[in-house]
Amino acid sequence: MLIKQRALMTEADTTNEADYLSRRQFVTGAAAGAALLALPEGRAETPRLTGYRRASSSMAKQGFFTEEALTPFTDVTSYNNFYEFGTAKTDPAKYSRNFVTEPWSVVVDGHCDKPGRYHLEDIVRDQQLEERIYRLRCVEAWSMVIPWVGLPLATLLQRMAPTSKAKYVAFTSVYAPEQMPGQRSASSFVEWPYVEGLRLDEAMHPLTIMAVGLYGRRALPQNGAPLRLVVPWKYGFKSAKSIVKISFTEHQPATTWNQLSAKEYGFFANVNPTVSHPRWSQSTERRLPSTLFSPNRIKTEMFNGYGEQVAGLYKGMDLDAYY
Ligand SMILES: Nc1nc2c(c(=O)[nH]1)N[C@H]1C(S)=C(S)[C@@H](COP(=O)(O)O)O[C@H]1N2
Ligand SMILES: [Mo]
Repeated sequence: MLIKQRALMTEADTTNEADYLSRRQFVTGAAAGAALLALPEGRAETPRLTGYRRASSSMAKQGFFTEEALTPFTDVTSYNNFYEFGTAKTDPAKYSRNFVTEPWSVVVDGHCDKPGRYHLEDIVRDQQLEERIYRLRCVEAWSMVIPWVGLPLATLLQRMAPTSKAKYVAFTSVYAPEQMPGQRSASSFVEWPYVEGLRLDEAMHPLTIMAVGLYGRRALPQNGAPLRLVVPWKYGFKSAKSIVKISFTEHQPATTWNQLSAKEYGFFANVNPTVSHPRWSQSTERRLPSTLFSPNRIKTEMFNGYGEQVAGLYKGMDLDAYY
């Protein structure tokens, strides 16, 4: 039902409407708009973001926009991977309701001229916010289309002034066992905190963003509020949530899933339909929403469909070896 709505929108619709809801209502009628934005049960709305630059079809070439049907807000906020809150898909929404995202700050260290503690309000300057409509492809072979709001990571990193020694950027997610049942669990196989990393050129690529919201509102905790990485051409686990530390390093940093099982999860983790996970094929994916009767299985694209933008980063690299 929601398929192809986007195609009906014109440039004027997307720029004149004040926010998602009214935009969707304008285009598709109140019922469809409400369904798309329905909140998970018992969940309060988060503050609306205003004044950010909207994604539009003119940005498709850069990869900032896709025509594909958006995954409804309820799915984006109730089917999550955020092991700090538990390993079931519904755990993050259930157990993160009281997660405190304010005040928040990020420690910046390593090879840069401006290390220190950056407060969220200082990191996120509203006038820098942009909407990006990206595919998110999980290594587990499901995917979504999510309208993020965030700022280019490059904008943020440039302020920190990396030195010529900085070759990688390491990200650390929050460690808050008193608020995160998954971090307290004795059966957890993850070594906390969750850590991820990118090569500096990947981190600086225009597609890489630090997201603060989605669907025109501040993100809910289950999606990694208040600050969460989004790297759309890589498997979802690279997009670390609730980030509290950014480090510029000379050497490739350790990353959580790679440490857990290097054969299954590489450091690069570029979406690649030709390199199977040892236990399943990566050639197709289940695009959410998907049901038993309507599985919505589609072909997986190289670099998650962002090859035109990012293939150059990997020129001359053997992507079978550096998966
Ligand atoms: N800190 C942290 N970040 C994380 C994860 C996690 O468990 N902990 N899961 C990752 C995985 S496997 C995926 S697919 C995405 C899911 O993001 P979403 O729930 O916002 O769709 O978050 C990634 N970031
Ligand atoms: Mo994932």
